[in-house]
Amino acid sequence: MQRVLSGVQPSGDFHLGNYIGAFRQWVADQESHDAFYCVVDLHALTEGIDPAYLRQKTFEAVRNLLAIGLDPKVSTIFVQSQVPEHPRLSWLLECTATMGELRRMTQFKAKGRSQESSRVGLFTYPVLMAADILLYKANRVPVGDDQRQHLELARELAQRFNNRYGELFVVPEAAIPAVGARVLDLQHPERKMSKSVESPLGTIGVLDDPDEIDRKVKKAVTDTDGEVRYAPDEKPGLANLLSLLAVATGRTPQDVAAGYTRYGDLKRDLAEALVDLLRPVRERAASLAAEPVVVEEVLRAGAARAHEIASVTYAQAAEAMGLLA
Ligand code: AQP
Repeated sequence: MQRVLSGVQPSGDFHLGNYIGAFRQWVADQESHDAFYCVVDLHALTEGIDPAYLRQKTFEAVRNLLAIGLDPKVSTIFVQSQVPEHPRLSWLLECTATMGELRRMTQFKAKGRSQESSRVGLFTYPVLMAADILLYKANRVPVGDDQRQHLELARELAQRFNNRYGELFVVPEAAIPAVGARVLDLQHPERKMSKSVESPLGTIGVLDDPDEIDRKVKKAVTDTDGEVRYAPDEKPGLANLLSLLAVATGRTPQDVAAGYTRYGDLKRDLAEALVDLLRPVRERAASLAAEPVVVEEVLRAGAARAHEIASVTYAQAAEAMGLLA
């Protein structure tokens, strides 16, 4: 069975971008793959985060991964920092990657703005992400479009390591959805929907209630020409809404556009479709809130299984590089 692995930062509440860009694939893949999904709390440290908030959000993230439909009986769900081989392999890979490669990472350029005061962890984040993936010899990594460049680096590091020290790592494939890989902020369609950027009206949470979803969709920024057509460069706000309805109803954005002449009708149908899409998530979250012990059990079992695999790969990598067993 092929292995799938992906992760999410516990840096805030899960949103529609996470769900459409990544989580839908995670849920589908757990049926056909040996699936590993992690809450990447070490990544959440890269920009500075309040310790109590991080602890709370990490716990909530695990519960919400169950709410989105992951089944701990078939998927290994774990917290990154509970498997110590992640930062250990990251160091070995940092001694494989180059400064030039990391300087080219667009996310660091955007978030760190290459400032002297940026944390070193923000700069080396993509190497830790490569370690997350390579430790499990994952074949497939379902992610949104913003992770494309980081995945390329993971592939490059795997190949370089294999060439230098002998065949060890699997070179992973990115699985990026054809539609919905970059869900835009509803108020600022020039940027992606994101947990860490404060935009209450622009971000739809996976647990938002129907009224909130309706209000946010109706207030979504579009444009003034009033013509319904799918033109992402020219009309990014409208294209975002068309893509979302396309994903929610299993069509193409162009097909969706052909069915409308007025923005208001499109927004009404989109709000309804998103309420339907997220209803099972809200319902599962409500029943999970009543039994917190489930999360503890999932974490214990997940860390044990992840560690079983990660410890073997780490030992192989360390030995290949000349470290004593
Ligand atoms: N807007 C998005 N559209 C499609 N996919 C998205 N993803 C994130 N945003 C979108 C995908 O969701 C997975 C987990 O994301 P993350 O935790 O790395 O990022 P986030 O939710 O966007 O959180 P932050 O805190 O705001 O971090 P940044 O700004 O660094 O992304 C990933 O597969 C991601 O591609």
